[in-house]
Amino acid sequence: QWSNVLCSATAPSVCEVSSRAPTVAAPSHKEYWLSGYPASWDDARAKCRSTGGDLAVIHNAENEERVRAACGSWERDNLCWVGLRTAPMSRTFRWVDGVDVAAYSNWRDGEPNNSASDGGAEECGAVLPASFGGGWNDAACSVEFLFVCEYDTDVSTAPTSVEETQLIKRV
Ligand code: 2F8
Ligand code: CA
Repeated sequence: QWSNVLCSATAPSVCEVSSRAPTVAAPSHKEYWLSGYPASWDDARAKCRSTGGDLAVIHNAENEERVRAACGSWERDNLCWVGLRTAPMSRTFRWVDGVDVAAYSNWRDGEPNNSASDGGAEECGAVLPASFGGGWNDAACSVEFLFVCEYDTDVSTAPTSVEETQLIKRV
């Protein structure tokens, strides 16, 4: 039976601890912004970082869907840079948070093909919006694409002003 007592009373307590990992992934606490202008991969990353975030990383289907939706959400429909680049002296692609792309990937058929039209290397990763069929492509890092930044909503670093940041919030 139960009894009501003063909350200030001392008594033993019983804690409940989950014995299994949750079967449903926790919702991500990410906010995505699409740029309002195209930039090289390096300039894109610098803009995301200077506004408190980083280029978006994709580690699961939920991230992928939201980033692709952000990419295709403006009239300048095109590829968008994300936080994917080859490791130095390697053809292994890594996300900017250090995760190897092999953990979750959705390259388009035939990609990454390291086949820039000028014969140069393609060392940066971009997503294609749904209107382009989705998936990812490697492209020369100097090419100017729109880009998707991500911000951690737990620490509320996301920009608040479109004019100030030239980023356009969509998803
Ligand atoms: O056909 C795939 C090929 O398409 C373009 O090159 C013609 C892409 N280049 C850019 O997006 C800059 C290649 O990366 C892609 O492999
Ligand atoms: Ca390519």
